[in-house]
Amino acid sequence: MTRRRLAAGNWKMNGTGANLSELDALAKAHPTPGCDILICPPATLISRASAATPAQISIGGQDCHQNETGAHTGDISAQMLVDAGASYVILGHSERREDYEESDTDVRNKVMAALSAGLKTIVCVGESLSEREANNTLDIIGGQMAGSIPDVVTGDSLVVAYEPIWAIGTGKVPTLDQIGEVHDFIRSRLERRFGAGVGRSTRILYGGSVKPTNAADIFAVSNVDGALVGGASLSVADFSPIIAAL
Ligand code: G2H
Repeated sequence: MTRRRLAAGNWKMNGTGANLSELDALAKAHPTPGCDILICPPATLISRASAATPAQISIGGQDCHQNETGAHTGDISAQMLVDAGASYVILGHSERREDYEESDTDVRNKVMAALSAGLKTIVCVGESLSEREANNTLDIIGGQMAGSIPDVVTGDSLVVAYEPIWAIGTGKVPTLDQIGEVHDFIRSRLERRFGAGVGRSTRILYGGSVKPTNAADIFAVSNVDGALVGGASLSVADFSPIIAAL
């Protein structure tokens, strides 16, 4: 099964209107990309980014609330993301699991809300350093997948991102064997739970200190269908060679 690869940039809490020129430059550098390109800027920029960016670059959110509307000060619903021009949303990033104590159940409810609104979802899973050192990595990933991914996903609407917490923003990257082991495991869990159709068509991204210097090696690993890139997605100079390596 051929899966179209995905280069997803997660700007996290970085960027103001001045940074939109980076999107313009990115679009010019990749007029007909051989992979899907996604930028998830801060929520304040989604509307302007989606209006200003050519169609070969999709725009996404970094989180959404599980409810459609209501008294939730500061929160943003999936429908609001769609209204602003988003087509994807990242859910369950470890920074949200940690900073806001988001549980697997919270993430699953958000995924269901996002799917109902018509968004594609990038569900993040990953182990801490102590969990890896205790040889619990696959148990942790399996548990997060079981708890965070609802039954109603399709291969088109679900993307799974493997992001070892200890590799995020640290410059540390798992070995290629470690990445391959987890990605193969995620693929087998998807196939076991959802069958071959969804299991083989769902894209699995690697995230955590992806750089121009390591991207090609990571993308050569089996069942790596792209990357969720943080720091290196903030400038065209860094993100463009990562896209080109896909
Ligand atoms: C992991 C990643 C983006 P970075 O969080 O999701 O960030 O590439 O900066 O490690």
